[in-house]
Amino acid sequence: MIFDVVTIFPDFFSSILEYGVLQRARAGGQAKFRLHDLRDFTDDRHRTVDDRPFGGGPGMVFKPEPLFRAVEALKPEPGGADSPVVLLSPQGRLLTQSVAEEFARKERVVLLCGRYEGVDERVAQHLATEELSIGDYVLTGGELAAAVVMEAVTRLLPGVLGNEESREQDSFAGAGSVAAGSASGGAGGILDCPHYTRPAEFRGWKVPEVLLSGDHEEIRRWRRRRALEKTWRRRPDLLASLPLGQEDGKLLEEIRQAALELAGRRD
Ligand code: 9D3
Repeated sequence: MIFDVVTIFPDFFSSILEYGVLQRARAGGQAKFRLHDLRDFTDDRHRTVDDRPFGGGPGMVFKPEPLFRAVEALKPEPGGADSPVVLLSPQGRLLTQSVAEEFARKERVVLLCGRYEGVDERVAQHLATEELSIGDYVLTGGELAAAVVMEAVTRLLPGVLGNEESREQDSFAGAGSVAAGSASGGAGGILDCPHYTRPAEFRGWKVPEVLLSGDHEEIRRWRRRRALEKTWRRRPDLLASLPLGQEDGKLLEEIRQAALELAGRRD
């Protein structure tokens, strides 16, 4: 898979690409990351990429010509017809696990990073195939958002993660699976259960007894229950869109009962 990233800060990506899943995919040949300096597609002495907004107001707006030229320069590529041209923008649809899965099936994704107050609307309308936001908070540009997209997509490419890690992606990975589904908030996932490692007691805080018991069925049930409980408290929206099995129903009933009793005791 090829990522073509158009940015005024190509160097911003160099350290990110040297670590973790992005480095691994690069070394393994599953992904190629090509950085394109937007200023290389300007035609004036000052390599100008932005200009004042028509109609007045503060800030500067990315001019359309360099972005159009940059994308048109990379057009004849494998999967060209099917390549999404993604404008990272606060006005975009939200990045979710299913969006990442959708991109992971493409041969190439073009990522356009904006800066300043915004990008000339003709880029969104006539160059990008879609706008994408990574969440409802204000960034100063699309670069970090593009890095997030690349990370989320790359780890889904076949062969990038080892078996152990990628199994987690299967929606129902069998009895061992606790927080079935991929990233929470993604395609039907729930939040993860708590994890512990040695020491069994740290500064007086003990690891839950059941995890030391060796009773694998009890441990599985406890993990599922804690995952459901955390999801119920923090992300009830996720539970609502989850197909709950019989055991989950029972565990949730236990969780509700325990919460009620606790509330009763506090009164
Ligand atoms: C301060 C300017 N804002 C006026 C209300 C609008 C605005 C323009 C440009 C806000 C942020 C940005 C830069 N952000 C991005 O390019 C961006 C982004 C984001 O800010 N949040 C979440 N996802 C993304 S993807 C690209």
